[in-house]
Amino acid sequence: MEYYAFVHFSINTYTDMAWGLGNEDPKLFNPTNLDCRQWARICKEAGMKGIIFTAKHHSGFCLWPSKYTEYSVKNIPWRNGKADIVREMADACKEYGLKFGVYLSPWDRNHADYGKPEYITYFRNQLTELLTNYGDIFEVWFDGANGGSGYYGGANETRKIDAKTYYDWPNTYKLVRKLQPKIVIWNDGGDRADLRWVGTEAGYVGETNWSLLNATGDVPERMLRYGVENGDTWVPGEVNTSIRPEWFYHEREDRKVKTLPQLMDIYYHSIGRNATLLLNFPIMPNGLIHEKDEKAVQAFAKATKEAFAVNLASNARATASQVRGKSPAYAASKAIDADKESYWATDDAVRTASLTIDFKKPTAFNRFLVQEPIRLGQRVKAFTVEAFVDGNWKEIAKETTIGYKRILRFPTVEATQLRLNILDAKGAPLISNLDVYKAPLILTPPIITRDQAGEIHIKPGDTESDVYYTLDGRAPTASATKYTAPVKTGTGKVDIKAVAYNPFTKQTSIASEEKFDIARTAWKILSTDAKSAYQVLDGNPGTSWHQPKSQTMPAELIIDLGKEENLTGFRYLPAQNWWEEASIITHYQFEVSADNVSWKRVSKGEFSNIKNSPVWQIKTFEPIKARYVKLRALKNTQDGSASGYAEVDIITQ
Ligand code: FUL
Repeated sequence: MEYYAFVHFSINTYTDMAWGLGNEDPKLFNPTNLDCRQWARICKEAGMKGIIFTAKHHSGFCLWPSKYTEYSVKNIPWRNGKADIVREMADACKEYGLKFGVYLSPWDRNHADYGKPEYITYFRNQLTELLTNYGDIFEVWFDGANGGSGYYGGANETRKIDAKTYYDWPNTYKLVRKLQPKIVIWNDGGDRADLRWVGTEAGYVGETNWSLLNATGDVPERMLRYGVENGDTWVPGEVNTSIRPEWFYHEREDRKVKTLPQLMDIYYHSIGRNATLLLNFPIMPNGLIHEKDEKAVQAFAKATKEAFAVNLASNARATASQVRGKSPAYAASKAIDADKESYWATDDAVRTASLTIDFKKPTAFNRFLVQEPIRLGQRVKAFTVEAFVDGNWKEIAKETTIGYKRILRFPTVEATQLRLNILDAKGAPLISNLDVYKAPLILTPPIITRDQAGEIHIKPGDTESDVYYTLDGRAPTASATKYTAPVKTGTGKVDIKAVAYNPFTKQTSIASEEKFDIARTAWKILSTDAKSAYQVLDGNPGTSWHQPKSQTMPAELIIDLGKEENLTGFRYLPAQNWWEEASIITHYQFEVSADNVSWKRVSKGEFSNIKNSPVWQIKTFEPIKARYVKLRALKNTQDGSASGYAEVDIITQ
C-alpha cells in the first residue's frame, strides 16, 4: 500500500498533552466542526491508500460508544452522547475509497482493572467491537508505550506490566485473525506481528532494510531499522511519523508543520527504502485537520508526482549478463515493461549479474527506482549503479538491499546507458521493475541556530546556495540581507526568517523561521563544574551533555540566569543520540528561586512520548520572577541518574 495516514485525536487534544492521564473530564471533548470526510478527502487527494484512526489512545477515552466503559463519547454533551467517530471515519473511508484501520492502545490509563487479568477481557471485548462493527479493517495498531503511571479508576498509581506476557498476545492475535482474516497486525510491545516498528518516529528506516525478522527472539531496538538478513519471518518495516513534531494537535506547532524538503526526505527514506509510510495528521480541537497540514501534504503529493512523471527507462533497450534458461519469459526487458508481475531472472546458481539499459541517446537523470518481485522473497544483498559517461562506466551508487522498492537520489548525470550490477544475493537475483527519472530540484531551507553568546548561525541545506535573512518579520527573498558571517543580535528576543537561494538555478527555498527567547549569554551552570555542561546552552541540538552516573537521584541542573527574569516556561531538548550514550528525562520537576536558597516548584509532570520521539519538550506555567532555575530529573528512560541534555532554555514574558 506504500502510503497511508494516521489520525491522532482524543481527549488530550483538549488538554494540549501528548498523552492523556486517564482522569480528563470527558466533557472537554467537543469537536464542534467535526468532519471525518475532510480527513478522508485530504488523504485521498494526497494519494494515500488508507487511514488508521486512534479509536482509543493511552488515556482510555473511547471515540466510539463502547458497551464496556463509561469513559467514551457516549457520556458527553456533544451530540447528546450519540456520537460514534469510529463509525463516521469508517463511512468516510468507504466513501473516498480508502481502507480503514484502527489504533487501540493496550495501555489504558483510565481503566481500574489495568494490570489485572480482568483488563485483558475488557481489551478483547473492545477489539471485538472494533473488528466486527465497522466493516473491513486493514490494519490494527497495538502501541507498545507503557509509562506505568495513571489514574486507573481513581487509584492514581504506577502499574508495571510485562508487555510480552500480560496481554497474552497469541490468543489476542487468534481473536483478531478470526474476526478479520486479512488484517495486518502492528505491535511493538509484544509478540512478533505482521509489520514492524522501525525503531524511530523521525521518519526513516535503514538504507539496508530486510523485510525479515526472527519469529522468536527479541530484536535489539537498533536492529529494527535494518531487519534481520537471515530472519525466518516476513515482517516489513512501517515508517510512522507525524506531519508535525508531535502526534496530537498543539497550536504552538502551527509553525512546525513539516516542510516539502523534509517530507521529500521522509519519502525517500521510507517508501524509497523498502518500507511503507504511515504519515500522521493531528486533529484540531474543532475536529478538523489544520489548513497548513493540508497544504503541506498537497505540495508533497504534487512534488512526488512531478518527480516520477516520466520514466526514462520505458523506451530504452534492456540487456542482461544472463537470463534464466535463455527464456524470453525472464528476459531483461521484463524489468522495464509496464507489467509489474513479470520479472528478469537468472539461472538458479547465479548470484552476480548485471542489467544494462541503453537510452540510445544522452539522457540526464537523478533518480533510480528498482523493485524485486517479493512474493519470491527479498534476495539482493549488494548492488551498484553505473552510468556510461564519455565512453566510460562511472559508479553513481553502491548500496545493499532492494526489496519491494528502492529509490536512489544522486546529482544529475547525463549518460547514454545505465547499468545495475548485482554483486551478491541470497538466491538467483530477480528484478521486476527498473525506472529512471529526472526529478526537479527542491531547495532545502536553511537551518538557524543561536549560540550562547546570542549570535545567530545560518546553514544552507546544500553547498551551492546562498542564504538571505530578515529580522523584522518580513518574508525573506534574494534581495534581503545576505548571510556572510554569524549575526550579532544582542541579548534580546529574536524572530528570524531565512531562505536559501541558488544563484545558478535562480531557485529560492521556502523560508525557515526561528523565534528565539532572550540570549543565554550571562547564564552560569551552578550544579557542576564540568565545562562540557555548557553544550546544554550552545544552541546546537547535535551536541549534548550527560550528567555523570554517580550523581544521586533526582539529578539536578541548576542555572543562574545572571539577572532576574519574568519566566513563563521552559524548554528541554533531550540528547538526540541518547540510546547510544545514556538516558533522558521522562518525569521532571522545575523549580525557580530568587536567591539560590529557597526554591519554588512551578511545574511538575511527564515528558510523555520522549523516548520514541526525542523532540523539544515545552512546559509553561504562571508568570513568575526569578534568577535561578532548577530542572530536576525525577525519572529517566533508563534507571539511574545519567540524564542527557542537548539543550535547556527558558520562556520569558
Ligand atoms: C507512540 C505513542 O506513545 C504516541 O502517543 C503515538 O500514538 C505514537 C504513534 O506511538 O508510541
